[in-house]
Amino acid sequence: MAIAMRKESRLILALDETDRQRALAVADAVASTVDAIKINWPLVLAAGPDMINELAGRADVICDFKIADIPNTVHLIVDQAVGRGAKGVIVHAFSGSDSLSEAVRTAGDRAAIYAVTEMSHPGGREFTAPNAEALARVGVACNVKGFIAPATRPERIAAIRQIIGGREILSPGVGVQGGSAAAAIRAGADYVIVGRAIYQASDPAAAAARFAADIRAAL
Ligand code: OMP
Repeated sequence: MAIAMRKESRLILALDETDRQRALAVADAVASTVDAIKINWPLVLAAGPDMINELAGRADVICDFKIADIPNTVHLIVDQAVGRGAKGVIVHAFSGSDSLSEAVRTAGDRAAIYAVTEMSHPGGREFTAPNAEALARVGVACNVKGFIAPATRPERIAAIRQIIGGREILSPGVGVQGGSAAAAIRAGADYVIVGRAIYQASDPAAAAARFAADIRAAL
């Protein structure tokens, strides 16, 4: 696949900060440490979609829009995100293979598509966990670049790894949700995603450096 995200610190910042200036300040503080910045609805709704373009000038940007829709709408959203410079887009796998394939087709060699398997929060056990293996299989069949799997349950990262082979795993749930970066990496994650424990820290750069050191030690 053409799109390759930097793989140095293996740390991805989830920039769910809703204050525009503060978000840019955090991005500037950690851009040299993290491999990518993930942006989700809170910041896009608060600061506008131009934020994607602005952040894309600082780091690789993953648009975490968790798209769950019919193929035409998936196409329109992925195309907008990629057109603004996103190098990755997160899509729900449960919408089915036609929607997921459309995301992959639309991104082409411009961006990577990541499919959600089991979600990291407690409610993720209710519907996503029992279906996570099937969601991983449909992602493989649709040729996604990688998957989202929970750092809060590292054993589930290992289970997903069995199904997806060498494709990437990005693992959220580290820090405030209780997961450990080192445990996620040891279970087979390629990257960990950290939000509040970095962007709400009094010194985000120092917090990011600590997570990067934890990850290095686990490799
Ligand atoms: P913190 O809990 O603040 O570290 O943020 C975690 C980030 O990862 C948020 O942007 C979530 O939306 C996202 N996330 C999860 O926490 N759990 C999931 O299962 C999936 C995601 C995601 O797709 O990134």
